[in-house]
Amino acid sequence: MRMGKSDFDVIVVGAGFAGLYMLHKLRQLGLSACVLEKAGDVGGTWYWNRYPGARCDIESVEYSYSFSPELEQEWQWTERYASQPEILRYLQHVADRFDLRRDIRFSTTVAGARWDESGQLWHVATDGGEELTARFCVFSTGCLSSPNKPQIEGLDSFGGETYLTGLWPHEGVDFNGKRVAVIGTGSSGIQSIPVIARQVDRVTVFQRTPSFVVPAQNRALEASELAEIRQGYRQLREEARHTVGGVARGAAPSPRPALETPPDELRRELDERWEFGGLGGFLNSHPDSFIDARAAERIADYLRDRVRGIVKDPATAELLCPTTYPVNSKRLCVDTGYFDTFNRDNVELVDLNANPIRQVTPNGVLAGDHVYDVDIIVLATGFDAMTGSLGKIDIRGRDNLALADKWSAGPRTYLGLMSGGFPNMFIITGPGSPSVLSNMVTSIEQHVEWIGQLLSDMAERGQALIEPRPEAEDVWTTHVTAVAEPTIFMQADSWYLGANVPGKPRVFMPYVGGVGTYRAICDALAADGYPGFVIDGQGKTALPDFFSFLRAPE
Ligand code: NA7
Repeated sequence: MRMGKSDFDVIVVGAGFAGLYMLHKLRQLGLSACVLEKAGDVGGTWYWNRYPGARCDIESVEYSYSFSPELEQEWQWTERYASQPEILRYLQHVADRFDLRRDIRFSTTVAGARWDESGQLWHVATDGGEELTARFCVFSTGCLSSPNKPQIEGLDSFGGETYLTGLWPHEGVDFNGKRVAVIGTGSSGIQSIPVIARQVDRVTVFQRTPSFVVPAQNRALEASELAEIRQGYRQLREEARHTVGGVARGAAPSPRPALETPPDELRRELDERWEFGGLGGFLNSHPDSFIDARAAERIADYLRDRVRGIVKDPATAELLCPTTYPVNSKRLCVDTGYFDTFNRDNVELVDLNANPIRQVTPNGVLAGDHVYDVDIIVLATGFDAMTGSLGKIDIRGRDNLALADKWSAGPRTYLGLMSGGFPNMFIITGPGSPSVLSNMVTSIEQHVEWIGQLLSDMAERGQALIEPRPEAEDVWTTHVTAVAEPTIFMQADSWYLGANVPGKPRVFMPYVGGVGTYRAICDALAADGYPGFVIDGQGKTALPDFFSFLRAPE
């Protein structure tokens, strides 16, 4: 096979959790690598999402790298759930500790990537007009990195300040004495509204769909607790790798399905989970609530009662209670004082179902028949999730095939890692992998390590070219949909399904089979010589029955 000479073995796009570890791994393999990063520093989503109250909804001791026991032992998390500034400091520390910055080009946006068949190379073009080449290209561009700016008439004519939570200014925003509109009540709205409300003259929350919310029960991490975790860290990490969600510290699932638990007992159990807090308290609680809407409804009833118990004005409380989709069919939100915020005199809730936003005027927001005069509009309106960042890059594979065209009816991948027609191109936590349904760091590490193993196996065998077979991609894409189909995930207009972005195909993108199952599948394929992939024109075609992994006890 004729190989052109390239600038690097591998070009990595993005320097968040995924890109940083990928670079470290490539260096360990003795490969030359260059990371291209649009931002001025490392951090990925944690670089951009600096809105007030931004915080991770996975416990800090688990939302962190496990690849370096030394790093694990030396980094001092201060809170159960780390705030955005602390996570960013952590990633900056990682970049320094492993001397990663010298191979990262910051403030460099990748405009396009083109497969050169004759040279067997990727040509990666930056918006500065530079072109770099590499044998392999890894997109670590993030799942929630392309903010969704809503198409609201007049938004650009607004005379005050407008901010997207996902693109928050580094210098911060002075809310002092201001009248503020917050549009959007997903996780970002729910985290930021309580903090904003404490600083402003008045905040008006524009809600289209209320979210199911559980309390973070965030707190400082005691030194003794951290020391204990560190002692058992290796085991904790190993456990996490084989769970459904990639976390090991959550409350254990209930012994009985929600539907078979007497109401009083269910309430007592959920009270305990409420006290435990966070996703760890609730996500695993009753597995039947993920497949049976009646079971989900019992948990939903509990969460709605909690809202009614906190919010003093009954009409406002009812508006804050979700009723149009099952609990867990969208990502559960984790809060600190969200519902309490609606008991403040300076906070008002506007129900957009009764009073749709008609337009933004130079002075504020016209919803229904009322103009809400404001100085600042905060758009907490989410992301073009999972495919948005890739979609912004003109990626061309064999025969000039555009990834955007190939995916026009929804993403098609083998394992969420590669897409046919795009040789030697990897996506970290791509659509078709557990990604956003899991602890992202666990899933990122698994992908980086799997890709690292593959590259090392290929190098050992003198192999140069890999891509998935179309049949394998079809089988996997069908499997991803088939596993999601019977779950309640299909019963909401969520960003998992692309439903939040006008015109986006409605396809369930993440793999619901769970982190442990998915890892077992990836490991089995690697051990069997990578069936489903064509490596230098060869490879096994017979695929395992992916459903059998789901049935296997963990
Ligand atoms: P989400 O969860 O997608 O929430 C976005 C919110 O913005 C949601 O309430 C939307 O209402 C609302 N939205 C979006 N567009 C509009 C318009 N045009 N008008 C009114 N309201 C609108 O994004 P987040 O950033 O909060 O969280 C994303 C993930 O980040 C989260 O799941 C965690 O994993 C971390 P809708 O529901 O569409 O009616």
